[in-house]
Amino acid sequence: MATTIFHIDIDAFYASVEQNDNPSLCGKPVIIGAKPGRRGVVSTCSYEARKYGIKSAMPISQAFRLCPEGVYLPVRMSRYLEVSIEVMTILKDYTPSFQQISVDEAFLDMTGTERLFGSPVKTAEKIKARINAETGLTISIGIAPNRYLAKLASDFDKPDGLYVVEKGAEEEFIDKLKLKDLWGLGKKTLKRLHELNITTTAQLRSHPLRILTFILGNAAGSYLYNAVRGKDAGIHPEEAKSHSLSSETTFQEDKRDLPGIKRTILDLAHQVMFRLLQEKQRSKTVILKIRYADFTTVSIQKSLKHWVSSAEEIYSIAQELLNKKWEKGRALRLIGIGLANLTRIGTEDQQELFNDMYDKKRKVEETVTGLKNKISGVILTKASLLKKTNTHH
Ligand code: TTP
Ligand code: MG
Repeated sequence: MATTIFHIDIDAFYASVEQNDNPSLCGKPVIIGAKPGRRGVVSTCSYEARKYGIKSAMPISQAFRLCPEGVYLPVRMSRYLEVSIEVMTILKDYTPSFQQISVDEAFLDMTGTERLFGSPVKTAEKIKARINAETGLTISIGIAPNRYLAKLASDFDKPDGLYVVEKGAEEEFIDKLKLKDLWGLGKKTLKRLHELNITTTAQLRSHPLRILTFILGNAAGSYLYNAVRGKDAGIHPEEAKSHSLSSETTFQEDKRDLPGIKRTILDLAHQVMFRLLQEKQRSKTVILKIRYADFTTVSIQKSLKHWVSSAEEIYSIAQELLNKKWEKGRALRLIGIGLANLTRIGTEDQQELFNDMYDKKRKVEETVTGLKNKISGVILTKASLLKKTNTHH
């Protein structure tokens, strides 16, 4: 039976959640990330903001120059995770073979589901309509004979896209892409290829495997050799950059109330856990940094015997560290959470971490709300629960 993979990716995820939660933001350039005027980058932005040239990872100062009239909002990671769970829960209805690979994307192996749901395109349309009706979000779906192509295909027709790469049309599809669009192709490799006058996917394909491994090394060479043929090449084994990662929040007004501080710690815990997973790293060391109103800065860390496995775990360790270090009642201007001594993990470990993270999160929610009932396959995640605070900063 021919393999059919769906790759699903939510459009402008964080920004769309903000627009959904506050409809007055719809149609406006919304930029999520650091505060303008401070250091830091854009996490993402609405499609309206992309017209100004704003992109993920761009310095926030540059974004502000491009679009001073934009609406700039902080990252509310815990809120995005709630919505992510809603979406992923719906997706799981369509196949037992579901793999979430980041906060807003997942693979569904739809091989052999045709009898149950109809043709892949029909099913994809149904999924898109249902996600939109139940969450207000739009998603893009790529359908292809393998994960690699499905991922590229979902990106090809964004936003609100649906794109199918038929079996046999793999190379034809790849040739519609720019070299830099090949998933996971790093800047260094791209530069090296340009130096060799390889600037298109077709040119890249004309080079035999031994040449590519000779000029790029074994891993990158064989990755690209497969990728440009539309074969599942896995995730490009580009080396990890950081040995620690951290996320911090500077308060607009100095803060001393414990609930507000905890809420910030929870958001930061989600952000660093998310980045840990994105970068396919793991860590056993949690660091808490606090800066008092007078700029005195202290930090404290705890090392575990096991790998950190969830945002909740980071949250609870950070609270413990806060208890030890914070002179209660003394106003804070900044809180940061970091993870240190990072090492690389494989895809399977990553999936385990994700499952664990989401299961824990869901259990917490279920306890909080008491809503465990499933009505016709739809989990009751109530708007009241989802419309939670927007209090930090
Ligand atoms: P993406 O799916 O890459 O981006 P997106 O959903 O905002 O936009 P689209 O898919 O329509 O192109 O990433 C998902 C979320 O991850 C994004 O909403 C914010 C976060 N993110 C960052 O925080 N930093 C980044 O550099 C990127 C790329 C994403
Ligand atoms: Mg997305």
